[in-house]
Amino acid sequence: MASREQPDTKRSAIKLQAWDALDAHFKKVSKLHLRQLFADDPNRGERMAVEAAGLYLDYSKNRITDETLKLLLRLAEQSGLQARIEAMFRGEKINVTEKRAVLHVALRAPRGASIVVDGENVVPKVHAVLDKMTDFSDRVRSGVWKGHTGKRIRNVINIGIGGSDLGPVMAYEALKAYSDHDMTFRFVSNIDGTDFAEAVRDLDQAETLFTISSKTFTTLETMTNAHTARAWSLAGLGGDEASVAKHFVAVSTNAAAVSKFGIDTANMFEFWDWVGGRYSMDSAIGLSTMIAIGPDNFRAMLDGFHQMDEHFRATPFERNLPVLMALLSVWYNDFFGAETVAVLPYEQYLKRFPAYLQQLTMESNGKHVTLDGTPVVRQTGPIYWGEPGTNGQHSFYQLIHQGTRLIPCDFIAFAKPLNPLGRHHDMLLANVFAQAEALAFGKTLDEVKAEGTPDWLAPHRVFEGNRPSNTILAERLTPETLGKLVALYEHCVFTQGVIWNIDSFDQWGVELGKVLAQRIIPELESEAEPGLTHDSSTNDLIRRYRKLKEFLCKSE
Ligand code: G6Q
Repeated sequence: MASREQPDTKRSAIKLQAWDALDAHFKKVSKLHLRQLFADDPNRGERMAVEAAGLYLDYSKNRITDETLKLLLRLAEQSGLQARIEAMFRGEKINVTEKRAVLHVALRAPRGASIVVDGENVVPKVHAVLDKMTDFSDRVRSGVWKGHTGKRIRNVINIGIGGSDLGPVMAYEALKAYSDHDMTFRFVSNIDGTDFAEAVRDLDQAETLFTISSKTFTTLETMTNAHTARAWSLAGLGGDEASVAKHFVAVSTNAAAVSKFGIDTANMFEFWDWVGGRYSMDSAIGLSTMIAIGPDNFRAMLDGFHQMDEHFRATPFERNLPVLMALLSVWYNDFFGAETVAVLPYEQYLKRFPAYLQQLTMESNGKHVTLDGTPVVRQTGPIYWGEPGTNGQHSFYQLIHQGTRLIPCDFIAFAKPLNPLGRHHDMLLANVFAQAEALAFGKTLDEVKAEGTPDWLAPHRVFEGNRPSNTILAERLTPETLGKLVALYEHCVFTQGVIWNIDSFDQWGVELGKVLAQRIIPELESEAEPGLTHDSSTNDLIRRYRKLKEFLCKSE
């Protein structure tokens, strides 16, 4: 019997019949070629596509048959996906290891909606913070909010790391076209001093505002950078402590720590423990985004998120974009043994989107035990990676086309460019369509020979094809579209996690990283030679660093 402390995770014990059916099915279809599948069904391209909330997903270039889809959908049903979706939206504590609700969907719920956590409707709180952010952003953007010396704020630097950095950076880059170009936005995350030094090199303290973003307000990197920022700011403002109130605001769940740092809690923007770091770009963590693009655009982004939430919650699985994408990734991950997924946006503004997705996907689903703590029997989260097109075509695409590994790709493209320049956009789109086509259909030996290629060279020029991809096509990259795209992947990750029966919302590996270095810091900084009790490799590296540091210090 489970102890009182233990969450109810019954399903993990049940072996789902759909897995067996898929194993058997895989043996039958794994060798089928996309050339054949398309030849057999001339309408496949139109049939295997879904449009929802303004996003068009063409999944026809996947190595699936109708039967595959049927079985994958059965897997979703047997996994209890619908009930788990409802549990998330109802605010149940589905993050079982941290006993927390998982309610990023509440961050974009419309005013007037009700989502109850521990007996309290959280939606009014969400909107109160949004209103406070709106007021503050308006004041900074209009110049009403002035720095300590009376100058207006021209530079905003967000200090945060992980979930308190990657979302804001990605969103700023993605929505740069909508941002106030008279202002400078920078993001400092790394504890490597270079990150801070380069970010402020050309800035005037009197015009610079720091948003210190940290859910816990205890993270080593962020606190170290925040203290350095405070010292830098004070140095340029005559050392007057009163200036901190004009140049520092905080985004956190920890009011006590914010106050201890010296930031007036009146200048703190709150969020809650039911918002996971990697799911927080649409919370107050998005303050820098709101200052950059303005409150109306920020709210349009939230609306995009919400539209995808509604789609995910209410649409039958066979037409449900996040569910379909998740099932396809499970198909490659657990049956074909594919280890990675490439995300390839053909939109320069989405250059940080793959990096953002790396955290969202890999921190969420990089898990080795199921909800009840027993080892998983299938591979879990694949490695997500990518670069914007067309750059990748001139580097790593070679391996996708002709290497020995199977790498499913997500292509993302938009019909309308944000910077129309001559024929650029048609060429960009021609490339994305051509790549997906070439990956799927390849080039046979006969075709290569028919081009007059000599026999010895022909094998090198053969493209096997049968490389699967999704293509996501939308009208234009807008704040609303970005919201939809991010929510699409959030719910895709959720669905994968339900299928693998893992906790997608904890991150014990990250927590470990937060404590590991603490033990070594004093060993690097102590005057006296420390007694080292690590392994011989770590001990030696520490000794060597100390010696080098001393030597370099003396020789300066
Ligand atoms: C995200 C993770 C992690 C976290 C950072 C920063 O889901 O928990 O990336 O966001 O470690 O944490 P703080 O916001 O508490 O500084």
